[in-house]
Amino acid sequence: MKIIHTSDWHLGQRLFDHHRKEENDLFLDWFSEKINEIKADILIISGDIFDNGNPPQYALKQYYDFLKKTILTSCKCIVIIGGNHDSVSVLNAPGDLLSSFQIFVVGGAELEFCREVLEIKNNEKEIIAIVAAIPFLRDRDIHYTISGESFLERENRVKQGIINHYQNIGELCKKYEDLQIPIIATGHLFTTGAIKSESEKEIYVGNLGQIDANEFPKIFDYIALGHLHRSQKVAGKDYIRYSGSPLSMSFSESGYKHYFNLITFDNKTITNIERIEIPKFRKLVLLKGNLAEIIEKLSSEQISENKLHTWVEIQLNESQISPSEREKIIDLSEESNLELLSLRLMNRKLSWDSENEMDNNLSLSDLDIETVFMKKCSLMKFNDEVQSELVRSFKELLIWKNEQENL
Ligand SMILES: [Mn+2]
Repeated sequence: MKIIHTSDWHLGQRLFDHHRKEENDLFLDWFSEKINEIKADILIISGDIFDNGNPPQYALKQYYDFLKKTILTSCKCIVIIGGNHDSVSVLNAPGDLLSSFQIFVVGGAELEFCREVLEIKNNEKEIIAIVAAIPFLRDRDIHYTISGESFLERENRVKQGIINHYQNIGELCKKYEDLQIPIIATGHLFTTGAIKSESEKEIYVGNLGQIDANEFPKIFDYIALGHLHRSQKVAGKDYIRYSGSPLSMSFSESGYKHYFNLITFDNKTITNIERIEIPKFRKLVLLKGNLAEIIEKLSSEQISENKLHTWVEIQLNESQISPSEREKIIDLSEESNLELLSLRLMNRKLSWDSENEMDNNLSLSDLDIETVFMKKCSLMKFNDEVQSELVRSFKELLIWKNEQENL
């Protein structure tokens, strides 16, 4: 049996106000064909299908078009869980309809744990695999604030709540142990021992929401994780993996290769795990250096053979540049067929004087909501603990707001 594991598509994402529709279209077409070619049996998507709780219409269409195309291949079952970026209600709304095509969606934690344990059946209605589909667990799913609780107490309770949830699901899977079929879990969370990148927005601050790889129940033959964008094994264990995202979500991730995982089972035993590289449909380039170095790098940047223009972010180690120097950078980018998305002066003294911001071409629309909030916090010079609490509450409010908008 062949199982494919992917995650963190972030459909609808924008990078410096540029949408990624073309890249996502190219990826989804390529991926669906690949699934057909491999003759995969089950596809698992481990959360963060969409970049936010209110995805644009084109992103919804991409998602449904992909599901339709893929379920007509050899892959007769698709399992999807919600990530922290997804709205539970957006994912769950078509859930009943999709389940009649063997596409199972668990957008948010279920009150009845058994609803997160999916029996995958063949045409003869025999169970061929179990997928424990555990979505991103929100605070309200696992923890109720107790007044007077310290930050540390709260952290431990959240962590224990996540562990308990996984263990309860593990218990429910025990009855299938004798069937000699793969018992797989999929989840969307941060596990200790894994490496993060800059663009992974943390819903939990500090160590909140992290669990150790050893705390997953031992019953699972493979654990398909989402949340981190870099493809990796967890704590050296071959059977616990992040597939990573199919494309770089920020310029800081542009150095990684992207993959999906193909896991081959013989009954309950994994016979092979292969990482299959995903082509980069658009090249992202991050250039760092002083003015002279940047000019040199821009002149030598190869014209991309990709279908789509290369996007560039420049981090300039200068405190200021003249309009003519700025002009030169823009001209050089154009000559090399590069699309300059962002030019940042790294040595500039941070000031929230709006005139300065205008000077440096940085406008509010270049920043996301959380960055603006963080910058505001740092101006207020709170101590770490107060700041963590504020950021946490702010993020909870953002999720709540997204969900309200999607009700
Ligand atoms: Mn995530």
